Amino acid sequence: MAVAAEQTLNEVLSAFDFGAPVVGAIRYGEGHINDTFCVHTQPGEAPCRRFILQRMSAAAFKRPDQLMENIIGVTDYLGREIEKKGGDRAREALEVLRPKNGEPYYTDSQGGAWRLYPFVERTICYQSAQTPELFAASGRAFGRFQQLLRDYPADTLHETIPHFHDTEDRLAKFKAAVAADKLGRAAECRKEIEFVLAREADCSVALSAMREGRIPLRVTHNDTKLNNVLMDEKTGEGLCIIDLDTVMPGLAINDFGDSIRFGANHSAEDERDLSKVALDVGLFEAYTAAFLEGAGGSLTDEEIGLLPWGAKLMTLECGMRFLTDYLVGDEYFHISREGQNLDRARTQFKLVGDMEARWDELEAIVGRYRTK
Ligand code: ADP
Ligand code: GN1
Ligand code: MG
Repeated sequence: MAVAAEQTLNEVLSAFDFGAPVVGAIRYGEGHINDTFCVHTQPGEAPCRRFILQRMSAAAFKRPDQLMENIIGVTDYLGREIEKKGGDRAREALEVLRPKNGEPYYTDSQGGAWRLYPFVERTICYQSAQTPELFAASGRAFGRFQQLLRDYPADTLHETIPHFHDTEDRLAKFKAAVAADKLGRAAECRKEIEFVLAREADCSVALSAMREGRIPLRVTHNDTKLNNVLMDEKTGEGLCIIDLDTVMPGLAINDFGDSIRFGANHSAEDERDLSKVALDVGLFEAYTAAFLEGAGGSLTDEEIGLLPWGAKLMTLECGMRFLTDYLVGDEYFHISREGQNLDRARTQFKLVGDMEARWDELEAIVGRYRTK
């Protein structure tokens, strides 16, 4: 278990140059993986500036050096592409700020790896899609992100988390956790375990399509939650895609699907009252149109046809991951209360059930965007 990030925070703050004295660093955001702080500087001749300082999760990322090589490569590339298109790279792309020692990130005395970004101001990070317009704006941004990285040299990217969206591998790890049941928690989640096991064959649908060459590997984000895009306060459009830890070769249908999983409903990911958790097909439709628009027509007919599968598989996979983590003792996803990962798994399975019940509607929606 890693030491609390606060333990080395002062050491880390003195390793970076913030351009003015630091007046505070507070925990920030609702990410499940990294330890994120917002750093404020003292206003003086220059106004107060804010930064995002993050300790990268040691449980998730075994090679912070490779992770940061990916992020620096991708943010530099995005910045150049955005500039070429007349955009504002300082707001539309993240920028890695190096520590005083010139390295891409700082390693503290306990082995923790920390990185720094400017805070992208005048943006809002939403935890739920309050309107179809907002959700559509996030979809355009994620579609565009993929489009911007279309020619990025994929073979230079490290696999920061091996088998990240390998649903078959996630299933195998889930089964191993159930078999080991090291904390004796399996008995209380029998129903959820059966739910997953009844969908074993589903876990191969996207991977088989890829193996058979029916859908291509592309450079994808792989973690397209609504709270991984900063929305412009003024225009309401998606401005800057963040959380680039998992940018790797992947499937476009998974980027689509992970957004649907998180955003196409009106409840929190850890909602305990499952009667509040339901797929909103209107949001699904709004996102579909916007994602395809943002991707600039680059998805193939086969990919479009498999979009509902992307949604179902990302939701099933995420539910399996939460449940696995619950069974092994909450080692990966941060929790703020006991049982939170089990609650998260339950919302995901409720959504999978809804998707199955409304499958024909989902297929009819994507059918309207197919080319033949
Ligand atoms: P995690 O992997 O833990 O989700 P993120 O990189 O997504 O970490 O950061 C967590 C949260 O911090 C985001 O959801 C967002 O609210 C905020 N955040 C991250 N980077 C920035 C930034 N450059 N500017 C403003 N807010 C940011
Ligand atoms: C994590 O990092 P964050 O909180 O944006 C996770 C995703 C899950 C998501 C579930 C690197 O996303 O894969 O879908 O939690 N990220 C990583 O909310 O594992
Ligand atoms: Mg995040």
